[in-house]
Amino acid sequence: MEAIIVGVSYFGMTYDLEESMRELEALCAACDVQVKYSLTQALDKISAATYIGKGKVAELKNLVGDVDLVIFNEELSPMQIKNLTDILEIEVSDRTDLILKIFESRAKTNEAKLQVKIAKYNYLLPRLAGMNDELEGQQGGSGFRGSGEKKIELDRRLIRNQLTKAKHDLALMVKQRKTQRILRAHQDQKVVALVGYTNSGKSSLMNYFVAHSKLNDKTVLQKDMLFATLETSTRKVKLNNNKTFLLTDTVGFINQLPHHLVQAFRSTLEEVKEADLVLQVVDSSSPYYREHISVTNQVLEELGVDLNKILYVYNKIDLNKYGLVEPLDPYVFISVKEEKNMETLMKSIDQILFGDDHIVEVVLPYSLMNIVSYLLDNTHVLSYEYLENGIYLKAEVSAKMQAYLKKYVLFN
Ligand SMILES: Nc1nc2c(ncn2[C@@H]2O[C@H](COP(=O)(O)OP(=O)(O)OP(=O)(O)O)[C@@H](O)[C@H]2O)c(=O)[nH]1
Ligand SMILES: [Mg+2]
Repeated sequence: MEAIIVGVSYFGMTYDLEESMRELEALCAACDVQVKYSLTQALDKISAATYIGKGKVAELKNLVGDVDLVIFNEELSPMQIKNLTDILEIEVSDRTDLILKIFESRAKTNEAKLQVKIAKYNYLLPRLAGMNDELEGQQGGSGFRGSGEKKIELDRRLIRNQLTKAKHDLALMVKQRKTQRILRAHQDQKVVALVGYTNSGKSSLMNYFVAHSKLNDKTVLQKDMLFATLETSTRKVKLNNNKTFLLTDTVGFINQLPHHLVQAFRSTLEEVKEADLVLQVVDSSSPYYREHISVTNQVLEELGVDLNKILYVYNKIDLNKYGLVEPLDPYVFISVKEEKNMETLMKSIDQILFGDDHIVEVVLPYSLMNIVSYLLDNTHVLSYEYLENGIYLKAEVSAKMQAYLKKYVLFN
């Protein structure tokens, strides 16, 4: 498929049009759409009727004979889509539509599929009037015959019903996930979340930790494409001192991430809210790293994440562009690819998560063998010994664990 992409710079916009158009082209590529022409226009104000100005519409009309569709760089209103489709007589799409399509094709788990479905229906509902022909095909054979108006109503009703069902199913899944999280909290495990702009290296970092931990956990997909990761996945990570934490990889963010998608992925991203530490991975080689951070932080704030929990991880220093980066505190510079500064990163994580740990000496009865093995597997054990009345252990543990073990603490 071939397309014309169209972008506008206007007074008060918060991103760089040129970079944004490059990004739109990458989004097109991810949807197997080839960009034939790229049109831009500077306006004081977006046109409420047609997004671009009258003259530009005419210019566009002259070009559409050569392509299959026109894609706009920002989410169009239902009215703009309708007007532009009427004038151009060609399929009109926008950035949101592309992102939704990519998410749709990448979603694998039931939860991700439901989330994308909800976002898509919320996007489609107000835009049905302009797209009715597309849906008509799916209606065939239902035996329903009526005026165009009624057909739209029927489509709307169908979609609304499906939306309600999808929301209900998702709520059930979220409930299950919550129960799992509550169980985890009882186990005294710290949780670290990876967030950041798409393609910054989150999954690569996750895989580094997985490999380094030697716990035989599966790696996740890392790839040079936009939105390689859609499902959050969690792996256990072990530091050199034997302490462990759970690491969660998440979906990447992008400029103008559709609001409906953020809403739909809220439940998945809840984990970030509850994390003890948030690692924001930043591509330090991008001249737009500042914008990437601000987009990411905006979404995080919208989700209710405390920005004080962030450790900024400026990645890709092997590309040698980091000299000009002004890092936000606290931060580390790394290269996952060349495994540079990974020790520093590990130490920072260790300090933040476990800096308040205390050394305790306990004798645990043999009936608490499960606690003993938890401590051996997940904490820094300085020494241990099997005694007649139980197991002697000297270990560095969290305040929470210390309180739990109070009864068994040895006093000299
Ligand atoms: N040069 C260089 N490339 C890196 C580095 N870390 C990751 N990459 C590459 O960057 C690309 C994206 O990596 P991912 O780990 O998939 O990025 P992500 O943040 O998980 O991306 P999404 O899941 O799409 O949000 C891959 O091609 C990686 O090989 C690095 O330190 N240096
Ligand atoms: Mg990823």
